[in-house]
Amino acid sequence: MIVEELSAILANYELLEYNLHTVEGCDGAVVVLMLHRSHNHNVTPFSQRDPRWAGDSLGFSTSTLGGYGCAVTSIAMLASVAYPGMTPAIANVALRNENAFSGGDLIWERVSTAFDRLEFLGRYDWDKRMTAEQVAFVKRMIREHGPQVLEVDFKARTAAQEQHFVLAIAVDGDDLRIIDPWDGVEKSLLLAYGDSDNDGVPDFDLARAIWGLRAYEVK
Ligand SMILES: [Ca+2]
Repeated sequence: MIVEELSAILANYELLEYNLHTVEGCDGAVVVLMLHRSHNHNVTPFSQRDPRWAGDSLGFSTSTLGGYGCAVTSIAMLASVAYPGMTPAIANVALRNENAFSGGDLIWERVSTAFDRLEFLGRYDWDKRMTAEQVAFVKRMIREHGPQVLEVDFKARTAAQEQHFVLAIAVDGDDLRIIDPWDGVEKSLLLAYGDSDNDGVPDFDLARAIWGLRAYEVK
């Protein structure tokens, strides 16, 4: 009863994540309320192909943000939570100034050097398939530490992996909500990168669709 009443009250707080637990043996009289810090961040969506920066040189390479800037654009979205006015163009220059690129490849652990409010929590690369524990780990990182950069396969229909990075912002059952730097649109990870025959129905689960995690927390 108490749990139901509290749930009704808490439902009014959109940004609050919570779990309600009754304590066994107390007839429901004692309710333990576990409040989690909200990670429903206000991520600013960016498209790497936005004409304002699509033609910018990526890092120290001759490639462009528009063509290959998915990692930098994902980091720019994450940084936008803590740094007002952030854009992929600004992130690209800030990361370049801190030598956070090898050619056009972002050096993930150096992101914190350019953005001290983005704490680097680790890099994880998975051979197919991931274990259930590894999938649970990714979900837990999103729930506990906020948006996370994930590596996916840009073309699920080809056998080889075409490396792409996206920003996962929320767990959605057996799927994840992502903001895709390719177009700056929020979407389902499995519909976007787990549909191997393009029929609008995912063929992969998260264990097959996720290739890596670049874990951060916005401080
Ligand atoms: Ca592929």
